[in-house]
Amino acid sequence: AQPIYLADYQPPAFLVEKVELTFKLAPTTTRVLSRIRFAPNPAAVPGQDLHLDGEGLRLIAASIDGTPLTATPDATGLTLEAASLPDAPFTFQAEVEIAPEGNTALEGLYMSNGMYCTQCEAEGFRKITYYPDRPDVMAPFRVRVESDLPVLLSNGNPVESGPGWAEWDDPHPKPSYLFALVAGDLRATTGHFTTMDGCDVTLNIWVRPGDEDKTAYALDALKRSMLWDEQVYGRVYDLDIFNIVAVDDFNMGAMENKGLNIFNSRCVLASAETATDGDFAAIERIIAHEYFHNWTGNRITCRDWFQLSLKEGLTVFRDQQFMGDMRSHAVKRIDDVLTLRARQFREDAGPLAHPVRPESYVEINNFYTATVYEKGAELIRMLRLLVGEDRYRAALDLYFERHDGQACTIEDWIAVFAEAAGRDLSQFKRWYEQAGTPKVTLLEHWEDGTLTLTLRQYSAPTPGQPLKEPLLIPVALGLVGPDGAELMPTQVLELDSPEQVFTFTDLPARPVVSALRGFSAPVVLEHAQSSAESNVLLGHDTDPFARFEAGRNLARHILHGMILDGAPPNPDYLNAMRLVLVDDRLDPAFRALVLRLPGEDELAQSLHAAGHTPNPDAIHAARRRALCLLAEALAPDLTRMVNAMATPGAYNPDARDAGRRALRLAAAGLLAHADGGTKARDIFAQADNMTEQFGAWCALLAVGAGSAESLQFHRQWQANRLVMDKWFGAQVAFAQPDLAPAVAEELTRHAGFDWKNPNRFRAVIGSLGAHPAGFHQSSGAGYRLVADWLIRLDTANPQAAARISTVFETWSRYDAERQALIRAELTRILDRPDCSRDMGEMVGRMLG
Ligand code: BAL
Ligand code: ZN
Repeated sequence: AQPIYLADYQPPAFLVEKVELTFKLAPTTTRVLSRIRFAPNPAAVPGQDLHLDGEGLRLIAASIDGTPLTATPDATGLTLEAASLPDAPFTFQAEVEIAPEGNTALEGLYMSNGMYCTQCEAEGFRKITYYPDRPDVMAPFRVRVESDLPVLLSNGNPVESGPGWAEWDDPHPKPSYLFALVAGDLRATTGHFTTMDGCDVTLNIWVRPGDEDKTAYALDALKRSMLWDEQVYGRVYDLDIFNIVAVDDFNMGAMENKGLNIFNSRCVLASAETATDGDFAAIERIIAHEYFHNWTGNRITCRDWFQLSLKEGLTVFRDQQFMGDMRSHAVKRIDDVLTLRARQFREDAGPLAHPVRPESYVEINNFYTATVYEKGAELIRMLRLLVGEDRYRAALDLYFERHDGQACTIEDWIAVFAEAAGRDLSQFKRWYEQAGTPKVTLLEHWEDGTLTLTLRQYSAPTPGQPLKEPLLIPVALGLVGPDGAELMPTQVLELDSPEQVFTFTDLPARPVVSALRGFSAPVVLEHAQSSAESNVLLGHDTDPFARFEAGRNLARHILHGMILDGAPPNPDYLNAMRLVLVDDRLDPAFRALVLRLPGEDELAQSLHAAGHTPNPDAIHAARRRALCLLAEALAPDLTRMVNAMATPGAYNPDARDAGRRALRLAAAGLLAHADGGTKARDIFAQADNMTEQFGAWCALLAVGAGSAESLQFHRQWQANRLVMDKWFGAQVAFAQPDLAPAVAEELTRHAGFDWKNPNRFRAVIGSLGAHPAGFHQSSGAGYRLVADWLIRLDTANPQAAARISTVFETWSRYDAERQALIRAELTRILDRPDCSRDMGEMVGRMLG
């Protein structure tokens, strides 16, 4: 397959004024009738053919202004030759047949548990009917759905309905990727929201019968999202109705279709008994994210798919702000940085590194990545820091005012900031263009009350980008006295050259430098600090992220020492952890985060960055030993904390109670390394909520216990698909490394292993790929099993298979034997005649 290049962008030859669709639904013979009003695009070169994308469609009939069409489609669609087209607006009509029941790719119109649903982003609409399936063609849609199923939904407002049919009208011009249709036997939980303009909006969460008791939290999160977007961004909802539908088989988390969001059921259904605190938080975030897309994505969309971060980076940033406001800014920021490092830094350090705005792709589905989403959000956070809060809001107001109803570019986005802030941001724009995580080095020199800081930046080559230009990097920095008192509040230093010097004079004593406060830029900071300095920051820094980071640096340093030369942990570290654990002035959620040691993949990443070849077995063993030593040293305090952090009374998913449970489970999990899981077993036995039941079971599995609990968990939850995903996943995630591939393989033979369901596939195969010591077992059994299953999934669902193939993206970090084993598996995946375009691109990039 040929790559598509950003540089080749051409405006569409024709625009669409109106789309009318009729669906006659049937599992294997759905008929789609389309009536599309086209008009020549005045901005395009005249005299071009009109290409209508279409894949896997059986064309029954087509016409232009009533005259039957003679053109025959090819594998990519239908090309209407310029000479055969009128100079003026015209109406194209077509009737096609599709088979949603056999659509296992879950793209276009497909069926899930007897219901019809759609997924059109990025290029699924072309599997529904012939259309210019590109985001810069925006049109109002009117849709008629015909089916015997009781609930028939599409985008926009309901207009009319009768037995066996319903019509929907969406007045807001939208690209085809935002089209949606749902038909099924569904039940709604209904609420209302009154907008700040006084309009009543009906809100529905549609689920399969039996799931109605798991919708309350999503509905509440939706109302809070709507209010927040009005209060913080002045954005008001624009239809009479907002529908959300839960679907079991779904490739993504959720989809922001105009007025008809479709959600993976795991991202919407929650009750105290079946969902963890983490699930509740994810639901709150994803409900908000999809709702916020209504303005940042739907009303203002992307000109082409290279601009994907324009909507995704911004909407992630908005959901991060929302979650900070709803819960805790400090904890949210730490969580976000941990996710960024675990997913995006990992991507940026390997063969799949790409800029936030890529310059070419073969299959756009492969670019829904941590770089486009999470790094994209970091870029917006940096812009906000650089221009200030007021100008950020002014830039956003200008963006909404200027571009409402348009399909835009990163250039449009940078321009509103440059205008609102009155500064040239051309250097900042490089962040969108250069891949890789910059390294910032900070050197200190102290003399006669003057602190001189030398900051250097370096960006290593990434695939296709051998040379990098310096970036504009905001480095938020404060100075802390040796006693912990703040000597200089946060200043934002702007590092825009390879090397810069900053001087701070008249200081009473040599301060401890607190750099990159709030994680002000997505960089790796190299700043040599003694453990005494880290302890000052961990104990006293006014910036919660910097406090967390100081603890993290200590932990990483100790773990590196244990892995590389078996050095025992410094007793100061154990003591510092104790002080954090028992400090009741600190948010329990924060304490839980500090207590969590860096994960095995994070350690492999940091060792590799420091020039070592990570050994997954040594990392696992050292981390386990560190957990045991920490558990033994802190045992009495951990026991006290397990008891003190109980949350009596009815389960409440709010941040306060969730934070207490997080600390309770972190303490019990750590303690299990000293008490064999006695406390965790008590928590499991007494749990009245999934957070504690699942958390305690995982704590047991992690120390090689918990088999009775596994049986009980299975017995209790075998009828609940989402909880069973946890049952499948945890057994692999916490398997002893040498057993992990065998455990995963055995689970693939379980009657409940429905491999075509992306959630279940991920639970087993994804969990093995995410278990470093298990996946990278030296026999190669983990690699083989994952490759076997990716090959199988690739034939049914290339998009999901290609995404999960990223478990291999770190292969070049490891030793020659492991590299050879992985190369052989990747080659086996690639060298198949039926390897999908999705998988072919991913594996091809990984092999380089
Ligand atoms: N647009 C794809 C799903 C999401 O990012 O919301
Ligand atoms: Zn999104």
